[in-house]
Amino acid sequence: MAETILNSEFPEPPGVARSAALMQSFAARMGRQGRRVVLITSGGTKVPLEARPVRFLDNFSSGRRGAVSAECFLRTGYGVLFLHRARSSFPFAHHFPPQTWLAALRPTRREAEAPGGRLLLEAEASALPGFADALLTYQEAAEAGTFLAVEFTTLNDYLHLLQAAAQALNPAWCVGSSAMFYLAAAVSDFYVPASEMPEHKIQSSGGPLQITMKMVPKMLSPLVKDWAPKAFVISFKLETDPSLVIDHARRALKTYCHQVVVANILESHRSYVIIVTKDSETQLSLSDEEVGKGMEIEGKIVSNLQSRHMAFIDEKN
Ligand code: 9Z3
Repeated sequence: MAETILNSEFPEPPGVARSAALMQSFAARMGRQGRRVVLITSGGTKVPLEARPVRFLDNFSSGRRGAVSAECFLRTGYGVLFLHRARSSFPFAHHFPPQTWLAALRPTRREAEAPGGRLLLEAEASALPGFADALLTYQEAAEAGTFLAVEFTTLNDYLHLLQAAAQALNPAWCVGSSAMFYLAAAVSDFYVPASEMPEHKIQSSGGPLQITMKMVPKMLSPLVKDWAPKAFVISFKLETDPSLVIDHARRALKTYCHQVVVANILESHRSYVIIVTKDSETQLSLSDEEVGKGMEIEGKIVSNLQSRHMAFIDEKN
């Protein structure tokens, strides 16, 4: 059972209880509003190799898929719980890295009468295209309480927060089948158990390094069976070998009995995915023209999945 493994081998990191409380009140608010809600996991995980960690095992995920998808879900009217790797792409902000606004924004004046002064900034709209729109959409969501971001860094943080998020979205007073899980984070499959970690920095004077890593428990199993059994659950499957990806997606559907796997291949994952269900395979892709217009594949993924979610809710009612 994943829960037992989490207790014995993955000690609860500080701050999880506080995040769990925030997620519970977010879920209750979404329930009261009768709003559909999506938990998006986003970004990679960091696995320490030493107890006082200097070195980590990490992966390539930038969190862009999760961030763009969060924007699409918010625009569609979903409440978004965004469980993301610290410093990975953040909805709305990732379109504007510091070098874009550092050059474009200019301080105009300080209003002396405001407490502490008030700094006014201005920019030519053409210098920051889309900035005002992004800011407004983000601030509207933050004010309406329809967006909650929770951060993780290590694998251990991620595992505990995912469990807390799933449990927050499960209660009957909350949302049941109106909750969607969109598990786009690239989670490490391997870790070094705390009991087997060297305490101090591994010394290179010891010669070439050999590490044996254990398998990370598959959280999808308790999530689907125990934590959020009524929810609409989507996992992602990434491969580098295109000949494996459909088989592996199908195997995941069979093993975990959830609703959808989004299959993608490293080289083409920004422009091509396959939505795999028990009885269908739907290819989604971006044409060169769509790429030229600045469209992103997440718009198509979210549109496809939200229709499937509606059908799922109708079927349950
Ligand atoms: C994905 O496949 C995501 O689409 C990406 C997005 C990580 C490729 P980016 O963050 O990339 O926009 O840079 N996520 C799941 C990857 C994964 O490791 N899945 C596990 C697997 O394939 C199962 S949960 O075995």
